[in-house]
Amino acid sequence: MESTRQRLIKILESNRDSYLSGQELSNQLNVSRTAVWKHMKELGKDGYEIEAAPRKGYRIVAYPDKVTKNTLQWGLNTSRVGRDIFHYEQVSSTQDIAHQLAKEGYGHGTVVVADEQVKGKGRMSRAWHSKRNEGIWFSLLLKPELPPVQAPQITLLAAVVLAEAISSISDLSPQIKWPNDILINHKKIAGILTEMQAEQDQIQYIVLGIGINVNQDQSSLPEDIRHKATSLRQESGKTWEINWLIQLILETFENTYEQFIQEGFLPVKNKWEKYGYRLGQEVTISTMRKAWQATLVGIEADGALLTRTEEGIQEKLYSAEIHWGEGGYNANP
Ligand code: BTX
Repeated sequence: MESTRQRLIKILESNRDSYLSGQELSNQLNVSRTAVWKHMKELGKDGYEIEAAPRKGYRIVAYPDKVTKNTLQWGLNTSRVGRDIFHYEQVSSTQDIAHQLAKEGYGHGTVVVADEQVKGKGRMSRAWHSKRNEGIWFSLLLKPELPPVQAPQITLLAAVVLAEAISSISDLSPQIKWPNDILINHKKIAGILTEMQAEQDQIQYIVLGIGINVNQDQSSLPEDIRHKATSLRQESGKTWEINWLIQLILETFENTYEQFIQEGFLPVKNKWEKYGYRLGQEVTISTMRKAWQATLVGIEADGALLTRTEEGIQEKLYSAEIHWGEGGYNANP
């Protein structure tokens, strides 16, 4: 059940450009005008700026930029994702907390979000730079009723969600570099880390970690990654409201995930391939023993990258080094 507050936020949000009188709000919410006024005061305390114009009514003029459980949940249009939200100012890694919550029995869709991570994790024990308030650092606890072999599909799905969310709010053209980097203009803007706990034929839970660079300028990214990392701000030239972005991602995630559960992997595969980095192009692939040229064709249901050699032989890759171009994925195609 939505609280009166949540409904109030929704009504104010959907009337951003006009005023709503106390009477109208009290009618719509079915509470007294005094109750409306009290709720407005509470919203003010949480950082919402509400303009109260005589004879016109109320209007939201600014949203809180501070992330809290409340600001994330208000107006969040999901049914399962984000029902439980844990917000921290500073953590070592949101992944570790999400694992702990899974063990304590928290359910599908639980979100752990932090303003800052001091030990943000990438894949294979790499570090993920997660500075205070400059990006989105969160973990999502998922309990899909799927066999472990399908876990890579969740990572691919998450990449699609990020690419779709970014495309829906900007003119930017995000791309997905297999398996799961989100690039804009050849630079990494987001990363995904999937950690799974499973029995032989059933996933117990997945902790899906998502890191997105949002409001960093060039100088606030560490020097060693500046040439290959970027942020929404750097690419779009404006600063972004973190609360709103997290809500958008959670909503996009829920819709995409529900479609995946109902219709299977095909819609995800099609979307992934729409955003796939260097798909249709020739790259160099190498293992310890050899190097060869191949064209990137698409992805497979088991998470593999499908390639085609010059001789027309199709091959599935699970791990190999891909040379994305001179100078790495930073280079122009
Ligand atoms: P990855 O292994 O693909 O990427 C890690 C590599 O990316 C690093 O070695 C570095 O070169 C580069 N890198 C580090 N920080 C950044 C950054 N902020 N922007 C761009 N490039 C960077 C990707 O791993 C998975 C990242 C998941 C992060 C989320 S945040 C919430 C959750 N908690 C947590 O500890 N990890 C996940």
